[in-house]
Amino acid sequence: TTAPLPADRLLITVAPTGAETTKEDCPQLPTTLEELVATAVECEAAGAAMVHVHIRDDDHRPTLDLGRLQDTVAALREQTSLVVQLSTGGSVHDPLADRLRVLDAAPDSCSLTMGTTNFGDDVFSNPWPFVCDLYQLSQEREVVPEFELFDLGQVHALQRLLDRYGLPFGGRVHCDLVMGVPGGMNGTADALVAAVRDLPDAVTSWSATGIGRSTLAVALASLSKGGHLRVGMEDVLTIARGVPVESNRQLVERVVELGAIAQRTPMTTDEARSFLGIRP
Ligand code: KMH
Ligand code: ZN
Repeated sequence: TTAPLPADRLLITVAPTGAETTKEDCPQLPTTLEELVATAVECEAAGAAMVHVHIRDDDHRPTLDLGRLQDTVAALREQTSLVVQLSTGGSVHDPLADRLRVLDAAPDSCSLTMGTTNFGDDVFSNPWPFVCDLYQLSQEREVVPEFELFDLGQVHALQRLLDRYGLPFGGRVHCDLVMGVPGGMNGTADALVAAVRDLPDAVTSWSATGIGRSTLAVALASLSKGGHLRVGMEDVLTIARGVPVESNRQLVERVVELGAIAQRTPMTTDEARSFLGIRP
């Protein structure tokens, strides 16, 4: 066992791409492997310790192609020391079987959403049997899940999952509150406080991200409650009202500054690995 980290440490996760924004709408979105790796390198230097990865095909469209996922994991491991978290959420159009197969790419961590959510005009489908299958697979493959919570019902579902199947691989329970999705919980300090209050006792850490204009309200609320932060172009495309984000690094730099005001120091990638219980 390792000594606990000082409480001032701040885990910053960057979510650089997502599955929703098109390259046409946002040419600065990292959609090729080269762009993704370059962004990851910059974001690590700026203070990120984990990267939440969605990949694209040659036409810049979301894909869960296994070969590409494996190449992406390998390239990120070669060029960075970031904790590599693959999205199992994919896009709203991805079949559940393809989303389970993401674990074949052997990432350090995987996202695991705790229930179905209306997602804008679409549905992000996460039926309970799928959640259970994905969780058991993550335990088997020794991949550390990050539980994505889009609403309060999913906070409750996490308790049910842990009661039924026990702790994740690595023994830590890390969640991410994804707030402000049209269809999910609001991106406000009040909603964050309600969600954090209801987290299962087994939760060892949590981060939060606010979609779109809720990004700052959620980041500030998370810092004030002692939480961690996720940022990136998956979640927000403006740096101020009407001003497009230039790069993921810019978003990471901003939360490093916010963290400094809150007297929080970005976690190193090594610290993040032991903090999250990632396989050595
Ligand atoms: N793209 C969303 C439908 C995840 O990465 O696990 C789902 C998502 C969550 O982004
Ligand atoms: Zn995602």
